[in-house]
Amino acid sequence: MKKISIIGVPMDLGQTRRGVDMGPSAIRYAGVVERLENLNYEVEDIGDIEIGRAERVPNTESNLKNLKAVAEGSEKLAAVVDKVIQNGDFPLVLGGDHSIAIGTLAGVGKHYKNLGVIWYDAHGDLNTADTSPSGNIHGMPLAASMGLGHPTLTGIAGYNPKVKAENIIIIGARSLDEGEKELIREKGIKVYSMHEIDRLGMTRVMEETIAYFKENTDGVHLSLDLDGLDPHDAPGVGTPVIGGISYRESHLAMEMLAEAEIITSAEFVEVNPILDEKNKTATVAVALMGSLLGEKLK
Ligand code: 6HN
Ligand code: MN
Ligand code: MN
Ligand code: MN
Repeated sequence: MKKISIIGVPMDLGQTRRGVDMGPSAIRYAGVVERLENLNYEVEDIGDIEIGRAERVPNTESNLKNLKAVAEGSEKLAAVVDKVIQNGDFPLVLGGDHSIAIGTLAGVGKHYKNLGVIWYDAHGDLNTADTSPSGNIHGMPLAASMGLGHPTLTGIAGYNPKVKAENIIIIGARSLDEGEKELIREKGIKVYSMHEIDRLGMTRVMEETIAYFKENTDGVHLSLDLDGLDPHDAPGVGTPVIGGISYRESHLAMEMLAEAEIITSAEFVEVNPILDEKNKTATVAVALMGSLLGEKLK
């Protein structure tokens, strides 16, 4: 059985709320290692990527907040993820805000000809420096991974794109900025918004997603932002949006992915223990990791 390598990324520079840098600790405290060991995996926690401090001097070249420190962290993360995959192991990345996906995907992307990406999120994270309403890089990682946006972000690990538009499926969207909607139309990105999840049900959404990826990709990365879930089930996130995916639906989605055996790397992001209720969101994250990696009742 495959070895799982856990990589913590205490990153909070992709947005402005404090506390999300403690996400990896909260997820470890919620028992991720034991949970996965109980599934008979060999689990190695390789510790945290070192993240620099926020710049004291404002960035005069662009409106992107903490660009240099985010880019440096991304390069380090990309190198570690790359090595984990080279060793034949499964990278499980713990965030940290969603800007870390730039580094994760930079490490993953070079190993596949046609990498699929599931973006499980209330948001599209498809902003660029030109369209971002906030300047927060955690709203940009999917665009950056497609090769769109600031060259410092698109150029991480020295190649781009990390993923092609046709190999992206967004699940759970319910808060998209104008520029993101335009990009979705222009590139034809597949989106199962809450509307489609309500209409079709999670079973059909996942059946279609799995069928598409089995046909068209040679590896699939799951980027799961806990704010994709409803704030009732995952309150410890910095940008909650009401009307989200339930814990039950998410659990089912993870089980269907496990059954299909298509996921080759994963990250769980935006857990903010300061905003959480008794570590509930980290606990939910660990339960979903268990389902994703094959936990069954019988
Ligand atoms: N996330 N679209 C908003 C922005 O600032 O660009 C929110 C982004 C949220 C990002 O939750 O990972
Ligand atoms: Mn996100
Ligand atoms: Mn989000
Ligand atoms: Mn179940």
